[in-house]
Amino acid sequence: MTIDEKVRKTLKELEAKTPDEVNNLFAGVIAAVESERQKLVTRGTADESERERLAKELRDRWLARKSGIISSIDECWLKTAPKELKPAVGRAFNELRKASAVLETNELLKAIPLKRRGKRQGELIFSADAGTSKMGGRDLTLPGYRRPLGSVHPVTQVMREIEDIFLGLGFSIESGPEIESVYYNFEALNIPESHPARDDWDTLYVNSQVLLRTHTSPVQIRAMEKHGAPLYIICPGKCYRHDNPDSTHATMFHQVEGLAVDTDISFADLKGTLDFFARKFFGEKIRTNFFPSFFPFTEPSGDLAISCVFCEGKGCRVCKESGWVEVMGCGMVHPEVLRHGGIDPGRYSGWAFGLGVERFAMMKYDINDIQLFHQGDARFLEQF
Ligand code: FA5
Repeated sequence: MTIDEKVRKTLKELEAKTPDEVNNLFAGVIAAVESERQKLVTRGTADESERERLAKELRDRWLARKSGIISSIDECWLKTAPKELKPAVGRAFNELRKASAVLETNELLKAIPLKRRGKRQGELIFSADAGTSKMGGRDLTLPGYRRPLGSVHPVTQVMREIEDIFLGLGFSIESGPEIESVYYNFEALNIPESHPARDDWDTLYVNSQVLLRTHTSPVQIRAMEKHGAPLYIICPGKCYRHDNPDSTHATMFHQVEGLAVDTDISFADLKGTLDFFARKFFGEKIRTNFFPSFFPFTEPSGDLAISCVFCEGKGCRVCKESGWVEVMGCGMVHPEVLRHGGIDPGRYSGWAFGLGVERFAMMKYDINDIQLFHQGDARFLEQF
């Protein structure tokens, strides 16, 4: 029996005698409402006038005041229902009216999409008027949004460049903890508690024995303990200091540590390696110079300076008219430090250096403020 035939019979003729049987009947009608509506929505229409016509047809079939299916149900099921079934039929009828509100013409117009069948068959063009199609008025043929591509941070780029040069020389890469013990950060590096150098490397303490490392030099000891000699390593990583931030100082910055330990290692090896490294990194025109310096963990100690990249050694504001710019600390590993690493200083010797990655990046890219690296401003970062 079709839905049209059913709604012209009484409940008695349909043998609906209990509230459950009434509810089943109404459930079938609500399912028919949704199925007819869905058929039209899936099909879509070719143009506006066809859409209006089909929407009106479906609306009238169900909701027309005199001949619509809902009126028939009112007449044949509700009005003729036996007294004991009236409350159940009334409730179910109300539910049906609510459910059939989706068949009002304006609701149908919103739901039925326009499908233009032109040269490109199957292409969907939805109304640009937001909310007039099921897709919320979106044009599915438009290209999607592109997410901007990020780039490798300049500090990471410089760090990788330095790593590549040393990997090419046969060095390997080590790492160590950023939260370090006082022993590795100071004592094993020949800086006892009373040493004034501790003031220069003040940092944030977790407790009296644990701190944020002030340099990558503790990895020298850890690597010697772990691998023994001979040893050729570099260690890139973060360091922390209680320095006042300015254009050349940050509280968090990056260093690369270098360490070579072997038999017959001399200061000449250190000079040759760092000179080669500086020319590879800054270009063949660069000249290097070693100045005496002091670090408790190297003896003798030096600072490596390169000819100023900005004035080519002629003298300018950056190099304070000297023509030279200091770029890293270095020296021969102190025998006491070799001993702390478990290496016999009678048999082995070594050299080490520590450079600041941000300062290298500043010189390479002509950047005048170290803070720019850590502010995360895309306008700055996307230049690299
Ligand atoms: C040291 O940290 C030694 N450990 C380096 C070393 C290693 C010497 C091995 C000998 C043998 P220094 O404190 O000078 O040294 O720091 C090394 C580099 O880190 C500096 O040349 C500088 O480029 C960078 N640096 C230091 N403090 C800061 C800071 N607050 N912000 C940015 N860079 C810094």
